[in-house]
Amino acid sequence: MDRRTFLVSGAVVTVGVATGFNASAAQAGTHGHHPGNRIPRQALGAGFNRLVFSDDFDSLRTIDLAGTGRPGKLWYRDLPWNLETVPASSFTEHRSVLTIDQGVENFNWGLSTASSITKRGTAFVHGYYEARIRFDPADALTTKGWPSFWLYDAAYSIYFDQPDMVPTRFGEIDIFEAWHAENDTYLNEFIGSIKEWHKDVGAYSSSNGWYDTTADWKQWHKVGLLWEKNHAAWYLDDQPIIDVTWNTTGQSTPPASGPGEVPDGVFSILDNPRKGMVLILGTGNGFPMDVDWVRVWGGRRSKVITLRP
Ligand SMILES: [Ca+2]
Repeated sequence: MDRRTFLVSGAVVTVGVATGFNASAAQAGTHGHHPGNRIPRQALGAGFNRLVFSDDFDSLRTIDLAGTGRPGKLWYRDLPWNLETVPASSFTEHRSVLTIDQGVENFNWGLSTASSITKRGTAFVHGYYEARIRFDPADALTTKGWPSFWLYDAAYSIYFDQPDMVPTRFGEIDIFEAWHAENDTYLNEFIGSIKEWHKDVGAYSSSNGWYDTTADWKQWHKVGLLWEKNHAAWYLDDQPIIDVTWNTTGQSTPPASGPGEVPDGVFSILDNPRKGMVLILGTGNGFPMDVDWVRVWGGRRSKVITLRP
């Protein structure tokens, strides 16, 4: 251990104590729990030390079940592009655990932090995103979609019906996807990737987004994403598993893949999305996902944007 490592470790411990970290709060349980104020080390290391968005799912009151899009909720269930809205009955809460059991197949989009009806809600730029989730992989055998936790360009989604407001290039960050082929076995992958979409062309994607896990997904696991300027990193139970860097002039590391030649500066769209990105939870029709909590950690170099029409 060199001095720098020691100092970094020391800082983590000091801050953890000051914010009242309780080790027992991080232990797995049979039902939902509150994680206290523990700041993940990887968030703290990037300067994201403030809880800027949080839902323990103690009830369904944070969800716009009525589907009005009125402000004051954390989650909305109306969808852009006239996609079929997920019925309110898809969301249940028991012992502080949200279960999303979608009755429709719609790109794994059940809830997002903004409404496309009223164009209100919350969007984000940079930060550390984490959720505690579980699901039964056996459900993959009879369904098309999959449990997902992701970020998508806010302007592209909420202004879908106002073409002059829709960006021609925009980003997507898949924090976690339990991808599987339709009606086929879930092979235990953690899919964590970034995409840069170009209108009428398609998406350029990071090429190292597949991570084989040994996790038992019927038990609780934490999935996490660090998103900062020129860098994204994915975490499973606080262990780093995937990492991508980019810049404004060259190719990303590792190189991206996509339609035709990958443009220089690929992924730099993620450095400053105009309206930020909305956070999305969802799954396939017939592939329920349990969510104990969702947290977003921010700081001086991140933004939380209150969306208005
Ligand atoms: Ca909970």
